[in-house]
Amino acid sequence: MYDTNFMTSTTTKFDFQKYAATRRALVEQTLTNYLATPTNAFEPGILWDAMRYSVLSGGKRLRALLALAAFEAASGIEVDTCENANQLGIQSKSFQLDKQLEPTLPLACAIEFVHAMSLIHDDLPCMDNDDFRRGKPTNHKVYGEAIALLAGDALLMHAVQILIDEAGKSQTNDRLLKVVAELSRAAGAPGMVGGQVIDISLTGNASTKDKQTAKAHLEAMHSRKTGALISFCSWAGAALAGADEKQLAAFRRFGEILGLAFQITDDLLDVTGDITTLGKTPGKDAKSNKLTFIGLIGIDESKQELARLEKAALDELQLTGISDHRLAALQAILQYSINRIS
Ligand code: GRG
Repeated sequence: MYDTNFMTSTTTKFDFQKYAATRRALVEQTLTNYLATPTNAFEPGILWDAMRYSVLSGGKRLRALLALAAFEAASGIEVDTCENANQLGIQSKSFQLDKQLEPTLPLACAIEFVHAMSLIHDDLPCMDNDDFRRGKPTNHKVYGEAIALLAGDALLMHAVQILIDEAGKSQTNDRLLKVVAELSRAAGAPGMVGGQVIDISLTGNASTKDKQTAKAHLEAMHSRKTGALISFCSWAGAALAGADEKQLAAFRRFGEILGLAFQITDDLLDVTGDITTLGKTPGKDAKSNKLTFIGLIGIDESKQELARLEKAALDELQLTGISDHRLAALQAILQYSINRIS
């Protein structure tokens, strides 16, 4: 399930549905282009099939949207949707969207590759052992464990290659190096991999800690497993736009808070959602005795925590010093992350 239109705090006119639809279309097309099977002799086509299967299987594209929105906000691109532009008679504005976003589309796609890779590995029998993802059988259910593992590995390296080859066409080497280093940090031991290890060590231990210790563990796990990549999106989009250090710190913090809010919503959906809208099996957290916000503080307190995080994230956006109307897409992404139903 995709979008609802949100009234952001700065503008009641911003049409998130249209904003997201135009950017998603660009991202889908670019992802497809980047995943064409090379025409080398003996190219293992099954590997590319498996890579495409997971990347091009839907998904909200939240991380790509966030990177694009941060780039747009920090570089001062107007965030009018196509319809707004047409109404204003400024057709060229929407027409040029692909040109305007060209410097950051490779980043948005690289992030989706890393995200898809993490989902493939997360679903493997040695991890969460899931049968469904995005409403379809998981990668290993279709291609087998060996190909699924290798498709994930290939996607991770493809992300780095695309970032260097494609983003490198419009970015300085210094900026690009910093972005690649930060992506490695977000994906590796300090980020997603470390978070996954904490997750494994906490699974089955839901009731063995006092509440305060358990909450600290939970936040440490989520800030790495989910938050690190989400925070990278926000930071890196702004970095490619040339944001200054003070702005970058605020963009990073915005992403960290958004990541935590996104995860609390995920925990809520695992309790309140159903397989049709979620596209994956709900109720797995409780079944595997996983430590979650809902298990720890309950539904009502989790919702209060979400409201507190939303305000904190909006405050971080203000610290960027960027004018309000340019922040509308980021505000809408924050609200979408919290109010989504899948
Ligand atoms: C990145 C090197 C590297 C290894 C990965 C398996 C692993 C190590 C980490 C697990 C990361 C993980 C699966 C975190 C969960 C994040 C999460 C809540 C995913 C769901 O994201 P959505 O809802 O999914 O944005 P869609 O399908 O919409 O894209």
